[in-house]
Amino acid sequence: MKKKFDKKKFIAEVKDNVKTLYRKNLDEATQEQIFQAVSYAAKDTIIDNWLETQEQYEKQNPKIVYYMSMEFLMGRALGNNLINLCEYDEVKEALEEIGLDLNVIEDQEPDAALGNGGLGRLAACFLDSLATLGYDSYGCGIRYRYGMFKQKIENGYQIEVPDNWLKNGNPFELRRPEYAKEVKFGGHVHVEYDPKTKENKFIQRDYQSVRAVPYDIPIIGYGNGIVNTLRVWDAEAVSDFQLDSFNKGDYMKAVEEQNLARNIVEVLYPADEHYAGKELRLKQQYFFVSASVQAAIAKFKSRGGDIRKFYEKATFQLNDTHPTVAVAELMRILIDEEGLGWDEAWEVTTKTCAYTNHTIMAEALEKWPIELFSRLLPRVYQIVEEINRRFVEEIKAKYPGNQEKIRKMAIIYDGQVKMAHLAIAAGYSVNGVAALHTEILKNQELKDFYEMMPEKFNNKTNGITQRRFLLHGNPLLAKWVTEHIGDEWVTDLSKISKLKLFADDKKAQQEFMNIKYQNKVRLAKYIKEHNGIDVDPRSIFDVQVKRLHEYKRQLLNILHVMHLYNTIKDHPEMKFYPRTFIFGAKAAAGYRRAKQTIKLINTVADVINNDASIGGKLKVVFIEDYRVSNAEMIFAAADVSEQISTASKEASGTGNMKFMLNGAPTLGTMDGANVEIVQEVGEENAFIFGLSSDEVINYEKNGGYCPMDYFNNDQDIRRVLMQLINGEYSGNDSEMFRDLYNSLLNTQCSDKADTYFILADFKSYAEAQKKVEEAYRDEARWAKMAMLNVACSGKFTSDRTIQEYVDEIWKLDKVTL
Ligand code: 26V
Repeated sequence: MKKKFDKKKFIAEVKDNVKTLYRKNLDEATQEQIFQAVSYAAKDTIIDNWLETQEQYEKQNPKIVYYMSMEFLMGRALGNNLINLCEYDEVKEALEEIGLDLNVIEDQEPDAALGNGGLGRLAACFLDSLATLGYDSYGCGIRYRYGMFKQKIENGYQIEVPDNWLKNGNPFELRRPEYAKEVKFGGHVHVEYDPKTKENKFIQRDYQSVRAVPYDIPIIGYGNGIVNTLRVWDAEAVSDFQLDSFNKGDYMKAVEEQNLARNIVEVLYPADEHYAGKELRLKQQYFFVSASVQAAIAKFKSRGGDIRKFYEKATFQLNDTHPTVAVAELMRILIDEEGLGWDEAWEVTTKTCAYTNHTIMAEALEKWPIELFSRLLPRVYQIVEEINRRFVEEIKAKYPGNQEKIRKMAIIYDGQVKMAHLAIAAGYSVNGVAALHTEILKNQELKDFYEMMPEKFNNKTNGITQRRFLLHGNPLLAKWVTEHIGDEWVTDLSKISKLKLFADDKKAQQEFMNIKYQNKVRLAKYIKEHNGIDVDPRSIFDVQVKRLHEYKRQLLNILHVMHLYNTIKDHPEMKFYPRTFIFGAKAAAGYRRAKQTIKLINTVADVINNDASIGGKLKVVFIEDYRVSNAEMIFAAADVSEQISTASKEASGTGNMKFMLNGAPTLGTMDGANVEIVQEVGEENAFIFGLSSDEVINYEKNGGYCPMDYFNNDQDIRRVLMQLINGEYSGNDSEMFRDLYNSLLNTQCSDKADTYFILADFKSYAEAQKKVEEAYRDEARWAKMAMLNVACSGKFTSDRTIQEYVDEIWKLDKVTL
C-alpha cells in the first residue's frame, strides 16, 4: 500500500543520514554526500515495499522468469527510483525547501554501466516493465567492479579510462552473503559406480572454487508498490582463511583460488558484437550462470516443488548466447545432484530455457574451442557432448545421409562448441528482436534450424521504457503530454495515440516546438560546458548516438557532412538551413577502423567549427562518453534521428524508438525496427533511403558489389573520398585516414571493399537529407510530423514487449499487491 509522502520525515532522514554517514551537518556536506544521504532516505521506503512484495510472492508462489544476461545497462538509479515510487516531485520540493537542487544531486550518481549498448539497455528496460506489470522476476548478472570504460577524447582520439563506479559505494545495493553459492572450475571428472542405484556417479575432483556472493538491487514497479530484484554476483575466494593457516596443505591452490575470484568479476568486456574467445569471458559466463541456476533451484525447493515440475514455476530467458551454458548447468544439477535420469532432466531443461538472438553479425557468434571448454568445465563439457550426440542423431533421423546438415547444425563441430546451436537445440523458444530480423533468422542465418523445428521460432519486437526515456528524461514534454491526454500513457503507452488529435492544432504545435527548443537549449548548454563549442539551438539538431560500428555507418554520416561543407564553400550564397550534427559513440578498444572514424569526426568538426566563412551554418559535435544519463537529455533535444545501418545488419535498434518517443523523425534505412516505426508513423513522417535488406543480401550472395563504379561516376563521392587521403582534414599527415579510404575502395572490384554499402547508399542518403531540410523549413509541417512520431510510438514500449514474452513464451502469473 502506498503511503503518503511525509515531507518533514524525509528531510529529517536526509539530515540524519548525512550525520551518521559523514559526521557532518547538511551545510558542510558535499553534493556527492548529499546524493548518498538522499538515496538512503529513498531506500527506506523501497525496503518496506521490497519486503512486502517478496512476502506476497512467497504466498502466491507465481512462476518466475530469470532473465539471464551478461549485461544490465541500468544508468542512474535515484531519479528513476523516485519517479517509479511516484515521489519525484515531492522529493524535489522537499529538497528545494532546504536549499538543494535534485537535478544537481542526481548528477552526482555514476551510471551503472554494466553493459555495452543495445543488448544491455534492453535488459534494463525489461526489468522496469516486469516490475511495473507485476511479474515475479529476477535479473541475473555480474557485479563488475569496472563497468563500461569512460571515454575521453584527446587530440580527437578516444582514450579509455577505467570506470570505477563503486568508488563511493552503491547506496541501493544489498549484499546477501547468506545466499552465497560455490562455483567450481577445472579439475577432472571421477566416475564411480554406485551398486545401490546401479548407476555411475560423476564427481568433479581437484577443482578450483569461487564463492559467488549475490548483491541485490531493487527494481521498482511504477506506482504499484512492487519491488523486484536485479541480482548481480560478486566473487570471493572460498579459501581466504586457509591462507593464514599454518597447516594448510595446498598453499598455492589457495592463492590461485584467490586470484581466480579477484579476476572473474573485475571488468565488463567492452567489445560489442565481437567475439574473441577469451578464457576469462567463459569463466564469467559459467560463474554467474551456475550461481543463478543454483539459486533458482534452491528457491523452487524451498517452496516445496517437485523438481520434475521445475519448469512450471521457473523459466530462464537467455539474453543472447552469453548465458547458454545454463542449459548444461541445469542438466548437470538435475542429474548429478537431484538424481534425475537423462530423459527426465532433458524434459525439464527444454521446458525451462528460451533463447533470444540479438545479432546476425557473424563475428559475434560464440564458439569455444573444445580444449578450453572441457578444461575449464569438464563435467559440463561431458553433458554438452551427450546433448550433441543425441541432437546429431535427431538430425540424421530427419535428414538421412545428409552430412552437410550435420556439419552446419551440430553443437560440437570442427573442434568448437557452438553456443547458438546449443541454445536452439535445448530451448523451447528462439526469438528475434524485430520482425525483419526474425525473418532474416528464419530464411537465412538459422534457416536449417527453422526448417527442422519451426515451432520454436517467434518474433518479439524490442521496446523501451517510457518511464525513463520520457517521464524522467524529458520532463517538459511529459508534463505537456499529460496536460493534453492525461497520464495513462505512463503505464499504457498505447494511449499516447490520443495526441493525434492535436497534430494540426496550431497552438499545440507551437507549444510542442517550444518544448523542443528548450530541450535544445539544455543540450546546447551541456555542449558548451563539455566541448566548449557554441551551437545554435535554432539550428536542426541532427543526431546519431549509438555504439561505433562499421555496420551502423557513422562513416556515411560524416562523409555526407564533408560533402555539405564542400557544397557550402562552393556556393556561399546557397540557401542552407543551419544544422548541428551531433555524434556520440564508444568504439571497442581494439577496433581500429571504429577509432579512426571517431578521429575523423573530430577532425572534420575542428575544421568546420572554426571556419568563420560559413557563418555558423554547419556545426559538428562529438559528445564525449555517450552513456545512459546523457542519452536521456540528447533524445529530448533531437530533431532528426539517424538510423542509417546497412539494411539487414541492425537486428532492431532501440535508440530509434527513444528518438521517436521524443518527437524526432527517423532518417533511416529499412532495417531492424525502423521498418515497424515507418509502419506505425507512415512513410510521410519519416525519411527513408538506401538499399533494402533483400538487395543487400542478394549482393552478398553474388560476391559483393563494385564501389569503384560509384567513385568513378559520382563527382561528390569522388571528392570526399579524395579528401580522406589528400590532407584536407589531416594537415601534414595525409595517411591518417588511409585505412578508412581503403575500407571503401579497392582498385579492383572485389567483395572486400565497402562491405557496408556506403558508396551505394550515399546519393540516396544525401537526397533524403535534402528532404529533411525542406520539411524543417515548413514549421507547421515539421511540428505535425514530430508530434505524430510521439503519437505513434505506442507500440514501442517495453511493456508491450514484455506482455508478449509473458503471453507467448513465459506464461507467468500476474501478481497484485
Ligand atoms: C557480443 C559480445 C561478444 C564478446 C564480447 C562482448 C560482447 C558483447 C555483446 C555482444 C553482442 C551484442 C549484440 C547486441 O548488442 N545486439 C543489439 O541488441 C539490441 C537489443 O536487441 C538491438 O536493438 C540491436 O540492434 C543489436 O545490435
